[in-house]
Amino acid sequence: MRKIFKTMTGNRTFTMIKPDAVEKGYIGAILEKITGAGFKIVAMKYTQLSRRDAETFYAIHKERPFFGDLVEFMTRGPIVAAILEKDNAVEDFRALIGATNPEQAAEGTIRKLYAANVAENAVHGSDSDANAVIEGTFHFSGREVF
Ligand code: FUP
Repeated sequence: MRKIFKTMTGNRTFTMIKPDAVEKGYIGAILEKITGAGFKIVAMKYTQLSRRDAETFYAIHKERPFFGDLVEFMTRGPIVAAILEKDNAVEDFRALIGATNPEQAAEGTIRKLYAANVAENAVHGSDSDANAVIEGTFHFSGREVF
C-alpha cells in the first residue's frame, strides 16, 4: 500500500481551499499560485465537510468563541482538499498563504489576494509536519495519494 507521507522529512503539507474562495470562483487562481510556487499536488479532491468532519478537524479550537461560526462556515459549501509536496513544505506553504488575518498578510500572499477576513480566509495550511500527517490522513486514503 502507498504511504501518504513518504517520511517525516517535512516535504508534505495539507491544504484546503475554503468555501468562501470556492464560492467566489478562486479555485483556479489559487491552484496556479500553489503550483507556481513549486508545490506538486500529490492528492486532491472536491468535497464538502459534514458538521462532524469540521468539528473533528478543528477540535483544537473547540473552546474558542469563534468555534461555532468556524464550523458553520467550513460546512456551508464545497472545498478543495489537497496534499502538497515541496522541500520545507509546511513552512514554505505558510509563507505563501500569509497571516491568518488577511489584513496582516504580506502583499502577494494567497490570503492577502483572496481572503475576506480572519474567519473567511480562503485557505488552510498545516502548521506542523505532525499536523500535516494527521490532516492528510483525515481526508485521504492511501490509494488517493501519489
Ligand atoms: P491558521 O493556522 O492560520 O489557519 O489559523 P488558526 O489555526 O489560528 O485558525 C484556524 C481557523 O480558525 C482560521 F483559519 C479561521 C478561524 N479563526 C477565526 O475565525 N477567528 C480567529 O480569531 C482566529 C481563527
